Amino acid sequence: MGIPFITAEEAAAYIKNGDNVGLSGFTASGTPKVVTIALAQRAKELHAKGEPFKINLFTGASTNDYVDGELARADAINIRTPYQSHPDSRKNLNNGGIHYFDGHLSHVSQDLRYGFFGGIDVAIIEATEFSPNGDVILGAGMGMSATLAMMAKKVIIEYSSYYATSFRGFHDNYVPLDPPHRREIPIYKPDDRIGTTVLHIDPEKIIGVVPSNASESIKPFTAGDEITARIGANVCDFLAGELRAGKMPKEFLPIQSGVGNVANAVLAGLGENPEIPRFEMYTEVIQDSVMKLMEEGHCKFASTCALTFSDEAMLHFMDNIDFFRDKILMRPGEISNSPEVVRRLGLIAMNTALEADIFGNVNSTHVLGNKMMNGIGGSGDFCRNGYLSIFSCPSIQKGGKISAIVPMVSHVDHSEHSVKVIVTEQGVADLRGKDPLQRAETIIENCAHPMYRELLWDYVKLAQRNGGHTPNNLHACFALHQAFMEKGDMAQVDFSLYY
Ligand code: 0RQ
Repeated sequence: MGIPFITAEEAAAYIKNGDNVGLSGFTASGTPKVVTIALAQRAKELHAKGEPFKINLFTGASTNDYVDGELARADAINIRTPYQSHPDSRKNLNNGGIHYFDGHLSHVSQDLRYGFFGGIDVAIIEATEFSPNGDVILGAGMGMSATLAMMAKKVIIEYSSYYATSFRGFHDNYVPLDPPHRREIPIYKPDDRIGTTVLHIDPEKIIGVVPSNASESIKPFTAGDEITARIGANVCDFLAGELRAGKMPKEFLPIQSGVGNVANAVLAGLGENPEIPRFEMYTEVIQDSVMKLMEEGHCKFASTCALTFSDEAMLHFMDNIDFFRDKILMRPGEISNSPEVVRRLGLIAMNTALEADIFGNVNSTHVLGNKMMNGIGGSGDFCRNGYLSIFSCPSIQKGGKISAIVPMVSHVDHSEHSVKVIVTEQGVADLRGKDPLQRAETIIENCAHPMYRELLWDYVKLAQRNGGHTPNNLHACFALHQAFMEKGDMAQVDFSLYY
């Protein structure tokens, strides 16, 4: 009989209150775009009748307004993992309306297969091509699609006709065996292909195919400013110095880069620095800047989980797809972020901090210790296992009322044991081989904003009175945060009160 075409509303009607729902994609790319809108509508209608309707939502990473935006506004999410970055879902989870647990992106597929969260009732998978035997070609992002195809009791395919050119050949679908049968993931170079271009889904499980012609709706990043440019230049100068000092192989090592303006500035800087050899990337997301670096010959190859291109850049990619064919490979999130592969390839891992403390612990997720921003994303997968783990951020926020360098971070995502280098627009703190007091000195002198340096030294002097290996004072370690909460300005802190 074949697989029927159905409407988004018909597809949404298969999803029940309390279902575990898994989605394809990673960031907005490759994420469903029409069934979730119908699902949000259904939730609103049921809520209006006084009936409960919430799903548990499992994705590869963040999504888009079609998913986290629509479903959060409809109050249709109960459990959410592993990552989100939408203002409406952020609002709900900080109000306690969504049970969000923030996890390493490389973990979620295997945690699902291990049965930690129950099964997957329904998977919604975006495909750009499909055949009646259940073979599909995914779209611009992979995420957990391969695991979902295997595990889900029922599958809805969103068939996207938005792309005029085929993505065939860009995907590398692969699901590792689970312990005790797990073997090595046989990637020894960023361009090693280990899986299949086609993802097979048991046709018996497919409820139907829902047509869609929506774009990823990704806006281009706003141009970076002087601060991000200085951070980018500092990272590049540091890496060039590593090459000169022989601390990095002369061929250079593959790059992992987070998302955002700082990441873009670093990548642009790498392209402009004549001392940096042509490089490869092994990363979770590539943005518009990587396409340019490839066209200019600076970036040779990128292994990624998603093409997080703005709509405009995506059209350019599609128009020039043959140029990119042997330069990009997309992999599932548990492979793009695999700690095993990250360690083997020796990645230069570059991610962003909200705040870092004077000993090198990094908070990437919680504002003032309790308000979730986005989540740890892939930063932990890469930071813990990279050859060099670099965190960067501007030294101050909110016009100087917040220092990004604090005595103690208000939440720990990346500990001093994993973080090797901190960079702000002020400079670079190389933490390798330094004890806690030496770390404090290099972070305060090289990375803190001049307006906070003396205050941070005041803290160290106060803390040193307690002795011990790491100078800390548990009464005063959050005094900067407290000054911001009480007076709206961290610089109003007064450590003399703690003597
Ligand atoms: O606030 O939006 O009101 O202006 O936080 O800060 O400097 O614009 O930086 O957009 O790059 O985000 C860490 C959140 C940085 C992000 C984080 C306020 C600041 C501003 C944003 P406004 P910036 P970015 C790749 C790997 C974790 C996951 C990760 C992130 C807003 O990079 O989510 O790395 N990373 N994943 O004013 C209070 C502070 C603050 C602060 C900044 N100390 N206190 N507010 N802000 N520092 C992605 C994937 O895994 C898919």
